[in-house]
Formats: sequence, structure tokens, C-alpha cells
Amino acid sequence: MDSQFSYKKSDECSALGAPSERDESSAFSSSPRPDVLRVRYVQASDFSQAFESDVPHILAVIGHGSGDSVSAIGKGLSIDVDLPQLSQPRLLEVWRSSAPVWCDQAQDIRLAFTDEVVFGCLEVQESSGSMLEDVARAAYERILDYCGRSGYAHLLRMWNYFPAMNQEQQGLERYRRFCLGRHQAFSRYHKELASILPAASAVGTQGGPFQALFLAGKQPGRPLENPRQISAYEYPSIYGPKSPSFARAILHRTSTGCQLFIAGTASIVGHATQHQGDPVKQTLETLSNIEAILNRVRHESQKSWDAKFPEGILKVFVRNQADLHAVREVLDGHEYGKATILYVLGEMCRKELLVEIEGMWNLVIPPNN
Ligand code: 3EB
Repeated sequence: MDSQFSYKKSDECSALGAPSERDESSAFSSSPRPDVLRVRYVQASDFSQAFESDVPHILAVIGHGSGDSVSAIGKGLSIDVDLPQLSQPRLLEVWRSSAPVWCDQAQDIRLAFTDEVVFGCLEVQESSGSMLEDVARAAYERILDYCGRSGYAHLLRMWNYFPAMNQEQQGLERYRRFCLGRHQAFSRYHKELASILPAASAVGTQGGPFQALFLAGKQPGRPLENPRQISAYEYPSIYGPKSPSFARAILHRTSTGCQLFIAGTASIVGHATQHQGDPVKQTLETLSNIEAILNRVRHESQKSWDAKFPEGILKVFVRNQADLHAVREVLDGHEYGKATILYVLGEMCRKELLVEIEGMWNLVIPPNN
């Protein structure tokens, strides 16, 4: 790990967490600050009202597993993911920037831009004869190629969704096939993966196409690994022919804001799954893993600023609906209970894993740093 983690006095990250940000009455305040990237979970029933005048700032609206598609919303990218929401009320995941947003399409990649970041979505219908590694490799090559050419060269955060994650396809589990194709694509574009991999989640859906969602920036993020876990890209081959290509977390800073993206995190220590069959202990272990990453950010930032994480969102993927109550009780009793939490039904990359949690925090950096 390199130890560059300093924020110069000239960096204007102080806008985040400023008093105006506390105004939750409209889903987002409409202050004129440039390019502050936010993601929020907004009640679906409040959405139209909250965002009536906000269309030019919305990058993406993501709906989870409901029969009614978000495509009717028509603001930014509309993305439906077939992971049924387990909690009530129904929430929409809204990505928003205070800078102007414009949308485009490059072949079949749908895109929403600001001057600093692009949010993209590529959906591929698998055909019956195709192998998932080929689908994944082709999708990733298209995304990497696009990012390289567009100037938004740095992948920060990715979400991978596809059905039947733990089922075998001709003798190899589909998740492992996915990892193989993804690795082949990254290796074609980059010699050294550790410094360029995005934070990611990979979750099995009920159905639907292979989906790769991504956030990429003109500026690179800073990858952070978890001292409690072996880096996923260094997992031994017992978990598949090619290891999963993702970073545990990415810290991304623009001229005006800092975000911490924490990858899908599970009950894994070292490289081994912990607490088989116990959703409560798996949730606690997962939270310890997330805490370890937050502590790294706190620790490494101490010299320049005291990182605080006042505002975060968590998405909790639960394998079995029957475990929701137990998982939820753990989170309700935890300080993250203050974050907005979305619970969805999805399959994790290892059959023994019952829960996976991802998060994003906006970091507060004091004005004089
Ligand atoms: C893990 O730590 C749990 O393959 O992109 C989490 C996040 C996991 C992302 C991926 C897999 C992925 O290995 C599984």
C-alpha cells in the first residue's frame, strides 16, 4: 500500500456536509455548488414531486425488483435491476450531481455525464448458447474501450448483475465464468490491475439480462484494501480460475467533493468464508469488515483532516428472505442504522454467503484543510 493520502490546503472539499446539505425537505437541496455527486434512496411515492425541477441534475434512477419499471421516469438513466426490494416503503436509488448532467448513448452503453464523472449502463441479453465469460469479457471490453476513448478513463465503481449466479454452466459456476471474462478484459487493457480496479458488487438476480453499471471519472480514485481480508484480486484459485477483479473501496475526490465507495462486502476474513449458516454472525462480520475500511480512511487521513462519515447509504443484499428480520435487527442496533438502508433479495458469489453489504459515504473535510 502506498501512503499518499494527503489533502492539500487548496483542496476545496469543504462543501460536503455544509449546513445547506442538511436540508432534507426537498430530496436534494438545489444550491449552485458545482459537481457534488450524491446518491440517495428516495421514496418512490415522493419522487416526482421531489425531482420535478431537478431533471438536469439526475444521472440515474435505479429501481429494484418491482414490476413497475422506472423507465417511465425518464430522468437521467432509468435502470431496473431484478433484485426484489425486501423492505418498505419502496425506494428509488437516485444518483444526482449539483452540476449539469447530459445523457448520451455509445452503441448500446447508456450514459449520463457531468464534467467530472460518467454513469453508464450496459445490458446484454444472454443467448442460450453463450458462455457467461464471453458475455462478460465483451461487455467489459466495450466499457473499458469507451472509458479510454472518452476521457472518463478511470472506473471508480461497478455493479454486476446477472441471473443464476451460483448455477453451473458446463461444469463451472456462472460467477466463476463471469470472473474469468472480466479478468480477461481488464488484463487486455491494463498491465497492472491492483491500481486500476474499481470497487464493485456482483449479485445474482431473479432474472433479466447481464447488467454492468459503472461510474467512471476523469480523475482516478484511490483504491483501499481491507487489512482483514486478502485482496479479492489475490484470492487463491480454489475460488475459481481467475480471481475477482475489484478493489475493496475507492476514495474519489473531485474539485468539490469526496466520496468513499465501499464494494460489496461479506463475511470473509483472509479469503475464507466465516459463520456458515449464521446470518447474524455473518452480518456482524461484514460490518467489522466495513468498519476496518472506514478506520483505514480515518487513520490515514489523521494528519490532514479528521474524516467523518455523517451521511451514508447502505445496500444490503440478502440471499434468503427468511433471514431479513435477523439481518435487519443487527443493522438497526448498529450506528449504521442512521444511514439509509435498502434491503434487496440477491445471490452472493459464494453459496455459503447469506448477506453482502455495500456502502457509499460523502466525506466531510473541514474548511481549513
Ligand atoms: C467477496 O468479498 C465477496 O466479484 O465483483 C463482493 C463484491 C464480492 C464484488 C465481484 C464479489 C464481487 O469476495 C463477493
